[in-house]
Order: sequence, then C-alpha cells, then structure tokens
Amino acid sequence: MSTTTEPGPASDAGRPEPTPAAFGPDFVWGAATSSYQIEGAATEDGRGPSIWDTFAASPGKVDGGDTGAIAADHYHRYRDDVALMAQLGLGAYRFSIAWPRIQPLGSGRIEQRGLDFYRRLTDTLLEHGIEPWPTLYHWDLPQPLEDAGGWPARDTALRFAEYAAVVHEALSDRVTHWTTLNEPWCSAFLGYATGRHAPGRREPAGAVRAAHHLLLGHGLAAEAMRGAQVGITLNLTQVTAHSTAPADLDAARRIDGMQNRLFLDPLLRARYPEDVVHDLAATLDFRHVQEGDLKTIAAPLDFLGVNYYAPLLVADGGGARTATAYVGAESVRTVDGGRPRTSIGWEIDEQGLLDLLLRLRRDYSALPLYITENGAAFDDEVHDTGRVAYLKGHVRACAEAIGRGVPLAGYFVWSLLDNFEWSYGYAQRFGIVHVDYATQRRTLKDSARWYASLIGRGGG
Ligand code: IFM
Repeated sequence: MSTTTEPGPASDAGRPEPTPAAFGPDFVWGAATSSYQIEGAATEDGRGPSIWDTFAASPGKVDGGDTGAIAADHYHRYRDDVALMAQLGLGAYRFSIAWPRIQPLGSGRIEQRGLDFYRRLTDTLLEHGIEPWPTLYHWDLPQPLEDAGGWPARDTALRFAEYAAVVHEALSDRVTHWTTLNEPWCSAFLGYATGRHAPGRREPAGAVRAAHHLLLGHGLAAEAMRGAQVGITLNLTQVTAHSTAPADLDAARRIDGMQNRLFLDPLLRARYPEDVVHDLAATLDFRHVQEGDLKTIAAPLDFLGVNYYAPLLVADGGGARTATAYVGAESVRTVDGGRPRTSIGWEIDEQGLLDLLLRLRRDYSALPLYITENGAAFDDEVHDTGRVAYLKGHVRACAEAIGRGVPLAGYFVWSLLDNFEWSYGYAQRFGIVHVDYATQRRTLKDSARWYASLIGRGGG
C-alpha cells in the first residue's frame, strides 16, 4: 500500500482529561514490551539465535544496521525496570518470553537458565504487586525452526504447543493471564509475504499457510496449558472505504478480510471468512486446513487482546484485485484522512479505536477485551506532548467504549521503554520512558508522569 501524507503535529489543547472513575477499580493499567525489542543479551545463558537475529544481521534489512543484540539491556536491568514500573503505579506488565532462551533449537532440549530468567522477572514483579502478563510468542522464532520451514510448515504449530507446555509448567504458579501470540498478522504477512519483517520471505501463499499454522499453534498451546486463562493478541484496525464507489468498498472489504476477519472468524466463529477464501482461491486452496483444526483454533478464549494504533482509509489501487495482491501491496491504496501523524507516519485517530471496540462487541463476542498495545512514536526526548495527547485521546475512547457496553477490562500502553522498533531499528521511539542507548540511562518522559497520575487518581 502507499501513503500520501507527511507527519504532522498532534495537539490536545483544551480537551478534557479522561476520567479515571469511568474504568472502575478492577480495570488493569499496564505497560507492554517484548523480548527481542528490549532484552539484549542475545547470546547469553544459552539463548539460541532467532529469526530476528538472522534478519537484523542481513545488510539492508533494518534501518541503520541496528540489531537487538543489546537493545535496552533489560536482561541485566530488569530489577531497575520493575522498580520504575512500581514507581508509575502499574498494575500489570505485559512482556514476552523469548522461545530461543527456553528451547535454543526450537524443540527438545530445555535451557534452564532461560526459564530462570523469567522466574526471576515474574518474582520481582509480584514482589512489587505487579501482575505478570506473559506473551509466549512475539516474533522471535528459533532460527532452527525457520530452517525447517518456519510458520508455513505445520510442524511449527506442534513445536509451539510443546514450548507453551514447558513455559506453563515453569510459571503457572506465578502467572494467571497467558497470551499465546502477539499479532499473528504481522508474523504471517510481514514475515512471509512482504518480507519487511523476519524471516523476510516473499511467498504470499506461504503467508496464508503461516497465518493458519499460527492460529493452530495458538489452539494447540491453549490445549497444552489446560486450566490456564488464555487469550491471544491481534492487531486489529478499523477499515473505511474512501468513497462509496464499488471498487473502493471492495478494497475496504478485502483489507478488513485479510487483517481482521482472517483471524477473528476462525478464533471466534470456527470458520474462515468465505469472501476471503474466495479471493484467495486463485493463489491458494485451503488444503492445509485439516479436519479438526478449526475446532482447535476456536476453543473458548478467556480474553481477547487488541493492539490498536491507527485506522485505515483505503481505496482501490487499480492492480490485481485479489487479497493476496494486498499482502504484496498492489491492489489497495491508503488515503490520507487529513489527520496529524506520529513520527512513524501513522494517522492519529482515537475514533478508530472506539469504532473498532464497538464493532468487536457487536459482531463478535462479549469476551473480556484488553487493549494489549496502544501508543505512539514521537521524536521528542522527554517533553513528549504529542504522545501525551495521543494517550489521553485513546484512553478517553476506551472510557467511552466502556460507557457504551464494551467489556473492556484493561489497557497496556506501548511501550514502557524506548526499544528496537523492528525494521526501523532504534530510530522510532515508542517508550513512555526514554532510553539513552549509549548509557542505558532511563528517564521518565512527560507521558510516563501523565500515565502515573491517571493511575494514581483512581484509574487503577
Ligand atoms: O513495536 C511494535 C510491537 O512489537 C508490536 N505492535 C506494534 C508495535 C509498534 O510498531
């Protein structure tokens, strides 16, 4: 897809603060990170290579040649980072577990030192009264599993369930809420169709198979963690057609199909959306979907995690009109909605979050929802007015959603710390805490202070 505008300023002048009371005393206020983006210590304590180590080491894949080898050095500084979280008054911390720390080969041998790290981290969180919210997979697939075929291969789903059982066994006495996958759309389509993310393959049909095997991995992992409260996190967006012209409406349908319904429908309705299967038929049959898979995928969830950043306004791009063309970015054009943008170029529109939450409640289920990521990249170092405005607006949208009957139970800001922003490297900063990468010094930004005061005023 193409975008048509430049980043612009964000303003929140004169707009009201969200009211903490709208959320109730049990609402979970947290912050989120992920393993490869903050941990560093890439070769320590027996950790094996992941697809992101390989990808980042390949010239031209990540801006500035950045890698996650050191990142925010959280592996060594987790105690200080947890103390910061306590200072902010966080009720929960969403982090991810690095599969290559637990199973360096992706299966079989278990690395005790990896499990011990997450035991220490969860213990430290609990000592500070912060609930640990681990995600089992946030994109750092062990390289040996990619060498064996990666997510397009069914076996990866089986290996994921094996790994989930190991981690669950080790941490189930400390962890209540488990998330299987973060944003399987990104793993499948950025990893295997556009090649913008690791492992950098460009195989649209393989990407659709990867999406299925990620979902299957989720279902098998949930089975393997029987008795746990299990959810999954999807990156969902509100898609609107630029005009009522049939071609534009169809572009919106295709994007909604590939980005939202391809994941929501199997999970919550035990079927793939017929229109998407039809769109894909020219490129791919669904023979990789075996009997019983959809039942496994649709096993009841305890909660759904929603990552929201920006809405999408789309128009027909004039190319081949198949959904796989979108994953190769030919058939749909994004249109400038005329709103300010963050430094990464994403439009700021909290109405999109409200509309998305209302749609989930209306079309899908009454499951408890958690915003497991929401936040903004801005260049400002510490006085990050743009980020404060962004967060205020989106938290207000959450309050309105709750007032309109959406069962929203928590909000995790992305991100606690500035970190490795995937193919953008360290150039894009999403943290509410600034990280000076040369010294690893942490400094609270204005957004962290604002968030702490929201929580302190009774929001949590
Ligand atoms: O940094 C990422 C995160 O890893 C997944 N969700 C979106 C964030 C911002 O791009």
